[in-house]
Amino acid sequence: MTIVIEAFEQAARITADALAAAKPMVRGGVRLLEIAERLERLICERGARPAFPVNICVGSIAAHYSPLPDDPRTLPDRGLVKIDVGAHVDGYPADAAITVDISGDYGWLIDEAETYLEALIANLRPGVAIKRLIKQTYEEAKPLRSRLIVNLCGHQLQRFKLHSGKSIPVVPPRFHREVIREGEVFAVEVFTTTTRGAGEAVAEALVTIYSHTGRIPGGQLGEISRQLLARFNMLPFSPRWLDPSEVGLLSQLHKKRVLTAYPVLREGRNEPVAQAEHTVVIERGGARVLTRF
Ligand SMILES: [Co+2]
Repeated sequence: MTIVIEAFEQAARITADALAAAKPMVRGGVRLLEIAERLERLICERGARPAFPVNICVGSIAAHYSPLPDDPRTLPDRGLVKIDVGAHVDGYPADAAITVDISGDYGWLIDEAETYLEALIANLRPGVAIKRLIKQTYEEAKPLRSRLIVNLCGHQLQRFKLHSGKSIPVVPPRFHREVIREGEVFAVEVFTTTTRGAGEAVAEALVTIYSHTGRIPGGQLGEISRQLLARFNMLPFSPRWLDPSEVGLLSQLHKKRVLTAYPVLREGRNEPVAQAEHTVVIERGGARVLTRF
């Protein structure tokens, strides 16, 4: 148990350090690819591995955009940039994000996401039903000037599993039976948009991130499926981390249900999005934030 928590703590420390390093890199004109590669290199130099490709989501893109191989995109001179980073140590992942307001127009969206995240974390404790946790937080800290994105949820973190186990929604769910337990580790995250926004993230056609489902098909794809599973286990990966010959097989592997594809998620009415996220461990007295920096 101690060793498990130490691995989570180490992964979280490296994740927080990567976010601290990311902040000064966010300026208009900088290539997204350069930021992603530098942060992923930092994680490896610290003796960890990326738990997923660095996500850099600009403006109304909420989640799941990671630069593609040779991606020419650069940061704009205005608006919000979400940097979502994760490291893993021996399979134990951390996951945290910051939002940078390049032009100073949307600081209030970031403030309200952070305030709601802190309220959620303050209410997290062993034995609390998730439904009750969210209801209480919503009553106490519902954002006034912004709208929560309702279909992006926090998630439990387990060895080689980024999105399995219990989920932590941000608005009171109609059905949710699960209870928070001591020793569990969560990525708690909150996304806000303006009151003009839909408050919902919708999938685009573009996919920049994949993960393995564990399926090994017969025939020629079997060997590549096995190799990808050996390299990344079930954690998300980027086409940037593959050989060009492997990249050409991604859509085929997805069709054969070897891979899960994570489409880029955009705010439903194209309004700007802010994100706040931390990795926490549930202890007897409450949640301890592991990714504070
Ligand atoms: Co994240």
